[in-house]
Amino acid sequence: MKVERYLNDEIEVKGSIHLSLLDPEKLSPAEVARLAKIVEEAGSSAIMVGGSLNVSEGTMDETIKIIRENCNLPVIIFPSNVNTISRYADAIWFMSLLNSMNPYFIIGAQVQGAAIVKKYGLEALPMGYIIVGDGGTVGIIGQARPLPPRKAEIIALYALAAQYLGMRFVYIEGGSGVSEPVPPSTVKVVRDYIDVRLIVGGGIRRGDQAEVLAEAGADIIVTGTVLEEDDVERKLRDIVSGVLAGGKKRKGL
Ligand code: 1GP
Repeated sequence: MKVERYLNDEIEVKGSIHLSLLDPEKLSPAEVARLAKIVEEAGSSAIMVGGSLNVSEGTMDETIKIIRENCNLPVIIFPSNVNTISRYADAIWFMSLLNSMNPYFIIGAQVQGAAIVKKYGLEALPMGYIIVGDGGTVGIIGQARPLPPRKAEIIALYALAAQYLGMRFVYIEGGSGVSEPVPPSTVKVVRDYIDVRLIVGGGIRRGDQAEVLAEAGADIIVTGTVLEEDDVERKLRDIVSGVLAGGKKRKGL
């Protein structure tokens, strides 16, 4: 429960927190090393590692080892399949893609992955994963039936079902690199339905977007694509300060 407790403590103190997502497929080892330092300095609370395409256990291992050498943040696996589970991480989002049309992504991969997680001694963080809108690559790979972003009540009921199933985190995923994040009005409706931790990601590129989403109810904001662009230090600082400002406003800190 170490990483979960750490995340909860961070959320209690800061209101909302930021997690950086590194995709091993899109970054060279040198870029991973540089980014690990940058995200720690910018104020991210943890690093997620994963990607939908062309990621193997070997590339996950290599990426996570480099992160560990360059920063002290917890590393959480964001798995796309059973072949992306690394023994070098601190924890894994043990997630179910709730609106997939293929049972493999709801429970099949989890059954296969459970023994590996146990063998590697990884902390499992139970999470309901819901793909909204365009959904990007993960929507295609995960065979999701994407939920329309403004069908807030339906999205909220998926989230509530996740909570009732015992998941302690719910992730509303807009899809990596999409043009628009999930609408803040939808995040607000989901927030009002659930008590567990709410994660929002996909298409967030600026501090003002992160701020309204955190204010609307996101406990955790995830960004990945901005880390693959120029001027990453400034963009990341802007996003992290937006997350903190939004969380403080919502919680009156
Ligand atoms: C993808 O939600 C994450 O799973 C991050 O999305 O790459 O658009 O920041 P971006």
